[in-house]
Formats: sequence, structure tokens, C-alpha cells
Amino acid sequence: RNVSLIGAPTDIGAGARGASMGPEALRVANIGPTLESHGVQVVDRGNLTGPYNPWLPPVDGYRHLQEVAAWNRAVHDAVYAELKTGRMPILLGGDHCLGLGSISAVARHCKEQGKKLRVLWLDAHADFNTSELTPSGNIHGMPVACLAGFGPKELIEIGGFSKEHPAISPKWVRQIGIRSVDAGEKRFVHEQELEVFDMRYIDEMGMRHTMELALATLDANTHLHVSFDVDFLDPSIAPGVGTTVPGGPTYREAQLCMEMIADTGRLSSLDVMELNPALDEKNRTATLAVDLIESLFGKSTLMRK
Ligand code: DIR
Ligand code: MN
Ligand code: MN
Ligand code: MN
Repeated sequence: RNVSLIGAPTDIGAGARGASMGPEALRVANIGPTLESHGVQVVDRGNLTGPYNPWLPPVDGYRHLQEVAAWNRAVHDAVYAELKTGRMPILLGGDHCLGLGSISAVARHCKEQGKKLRVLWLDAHADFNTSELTPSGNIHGMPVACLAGFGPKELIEIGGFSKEHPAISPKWVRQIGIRSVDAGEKRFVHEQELEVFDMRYIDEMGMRHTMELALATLDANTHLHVSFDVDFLDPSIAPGVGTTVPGGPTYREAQLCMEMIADTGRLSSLDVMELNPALDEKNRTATLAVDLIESLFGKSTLMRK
């Protein structure tokens, strides 16, 4: 497999500063050589550039909307270019508002290639807010809604989509590990019938059963995109993230989640988001993220058939 690493060093959509240092922390944790040790050909495309973070309050329910749009256009173009040449893009975030640029590129690619798209959203949060519903104005809490067409023109039109013809349908998404959903967002998730495997579901049914359902009905024509917000993980193992929420997956649960994704053989693009080295301890969260990504690319203890 041919992988391209794309750094997007910004915290433009976040509520805490520091995710802008995520790409470099993942490189310091050896993401490139680690993937190569699993037979993956890796090219590091370096970092994208975009507006600096002016750190202003929200306007009409959005913080930094124009800057967020500029960063997402850059991400869209870079991810789309890799898919176009048959390479697998790995986006190194950067905050999760950039999932919009990444997944709009993937959706455009799938549409052009006649492929089905499945998005696995690994996160503590549903990221399904709109400007009316958001308690913070931070756009990293809105990318899933924007991709489904609920958002401002500047964001939903990236990749050539529109309100009437959005990048994705909520039906294509499976969310795993969710444990923090805002009051209005909760109603909207329910209305739009987002398929959410929250922590209660994982507690009751186990990660194995959860992933069997989340990965059901993938076929040879499905492009599987994984959007991995590092706050998915329990803060006791992954403190280096701006919006930790207690009660996340353990190390073993997270490993199983990644291994079951790898087993499908369908992984075609990946985002690694919200890593915040300013809040970390000796880069342990980046190191853990790379360990999990290794499993996503087929690391296993024993030979498997
Ligand atoms: C919260 C926090 N739901 C918000 N969101 C996220 O501000 O919209 N934190 N995505 O990572
Ligand atoms: Mn493809
Ligand atoms: Mn997120
Ligand atoms: Mn999150």
C-alpha cells in the first residue's frame, strides 16, 4: 500500500490551543518508519499552510469561520490529489474541524469512482452541532453536521457539494465511543438517525459486537474512511488532547477496534485528529496513537489467516 502523510498544523476550530503541534508530535513518535515496518510505502508530503489562529470569540455561532474554510479547502485539495493518484491519504491533525475537508474529498472521490462510502467516527463527541445548537461556537464540534449538509455555505460547498446534495448521508456514518453530546445536539443526532455506538453500548455489548455491527455490510466496492479523534481514548491513557472526557475505551478495547478495522481490508483513508502535545506527558499520547495506527495497518501478535 502507498500512504501519503499530510500535516495540517492548526487549532483553528478548537476550544484549546495546541492541536497545531499534532502533526510534528506524530512524526516524532515515528509514524512514518512504523508504517514502513509493516510493508507500507510512506511519503510524507509535509505540512499544509493556512491562516494563523486569531483566537477571537464566535460570530453568529461560528468561531473563525473564514479561517476554518480556508484550512478545509487546503485539506480537501491535498487529500483529493492523493486519492486521485491511487494513494491512501493519512491526515495528521490539527483539530477535528478538518475532518470536513478530508471527508469531502473522500466523498467526491467515491462519487466519481462509483464507490460506496462508510465513515467510522471514533470520538468522545458526536461533532454534530450547528451554529444554532453549539454551546461553544467551536467548529470542531460541527464537521459531521456540515458534511451532511447542515452548516454554512463556505463549509458545505467544499468539494462541489451543496445543501441539496451534501457530501455524505448520515446513514453512511458509524460513531464509536461517544460519551459527550450537547443538549440540542442530542436531539439532532436522534432526528437524523445517526448510528451511534456510545460508551453505554460498548459497556453492555462489548467492543467486539460493536465493531461487528459498525463494520457490517462493507463490500469490495466500499471505501472505508476512519476519522480518529484521539479523545476517543480514555484520558488515563491519552491525556494529550484538549477535550478529554472520562470513561473512554481502554487500551485493549482500542486495540481490538483497530484490529477489527484492519481485518476488513477496506481501510482507504484516515484522519488522526486533535492530538495536543501541549497537554501531553512526554509525547505518550502520540506514541499510543502510532501504536494503534500500527494495528490499523495489520500489526498482530500471531499469524492470522
Ligand atoms: C462540544 C465539544 N461538543 C462543542 N466538541 C468537541 O464545543 O461542540 N470536542 N468536538 O472535541
Ligand atoms: Mn480509491
Ligand atoms: Mn471530534
Ligand atoms: Mn472529540
